[in-house]
Amino acid sequence: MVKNFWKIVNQVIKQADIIVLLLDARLINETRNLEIETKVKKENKPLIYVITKCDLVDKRELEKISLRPSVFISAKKHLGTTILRNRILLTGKKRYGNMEFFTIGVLGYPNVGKSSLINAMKGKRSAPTSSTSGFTKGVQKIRADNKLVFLDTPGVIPYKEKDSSKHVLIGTIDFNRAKDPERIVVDLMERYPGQIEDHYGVQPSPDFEHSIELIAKKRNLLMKQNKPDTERASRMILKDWQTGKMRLLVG
Ligand SMILES: Nc1nc2c(ncn2[C@@H]2O[C@H](COP(=O)(O)OP(=O)(O)O)[C@@H](O)[C@H]2O)c(=O)[nH]1
Ligand SMILES: [Mg+2]
Repeated sequence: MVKNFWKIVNQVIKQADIIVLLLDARLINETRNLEIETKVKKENKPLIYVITKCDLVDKRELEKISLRPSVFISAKKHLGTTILRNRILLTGKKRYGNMEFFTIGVLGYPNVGKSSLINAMKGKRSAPTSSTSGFTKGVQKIRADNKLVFLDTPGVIPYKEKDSSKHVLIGTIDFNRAKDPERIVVDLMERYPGQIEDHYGVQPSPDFEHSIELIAKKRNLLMKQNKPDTERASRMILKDWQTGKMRLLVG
């Protein structure tokens, strides 16, 4: 699987004229992959950062992002697709002169929104999308219009056990399969102080475990003797996070 992943990435970088690397607006640094970026540079292919799921973060949060060139996208709301198309054509013209058609390699972590982006660029459903990672199997070629062909890549990426929390937050690991979901929710609460608590309408507290208990009670997730079921509550929170139910305010 792991070997296969890098084989696919290498193939896509070679075949594509331009690479777009997708980053989740909520987890910009976590969804960067320097190994991929280095490979792209080595092959001398232009790279555009595409910041996805922008509908889930405050505009002022986006203004802090200093990556260049970058384009903000919400595939869900069909925002940014024209800007991205123009950016791709401009980048292509700069790098390749009079070439008329471009193949765009779409890379990024599973669940970051690759297939959704391509669908939005096309305007009608074409690449399959799913909030469960690993849905896209091989590389797929999708023609978006008379100038652009996209290469959609599958959702397999190697990760180390120590990064498992990060991968649950990105969505590489499905919330159902997360080990120790409470710990990951604590991570999330540390990262975005007060925002998770706000979303569920409980009072923020420095004791995150306590906050999870409050959320469990509020949602009536109880075990025997009416004890809060913090594991179930944590999985619910991770599910809401992964499926984009939580919108983040400026931090
Ligand atoms: N809110 C929001 N959700 C998105 C957006 N783009 C993708 N998603 C969701 O993120 C999940 C993964 O999307 P998908 O395109 O399958 O990701 P891929 O694995 O990178 O191809 C799905 O549940 C999508 O509905 C977006 O712009 N906004
Ligand atoms: Mg996909």
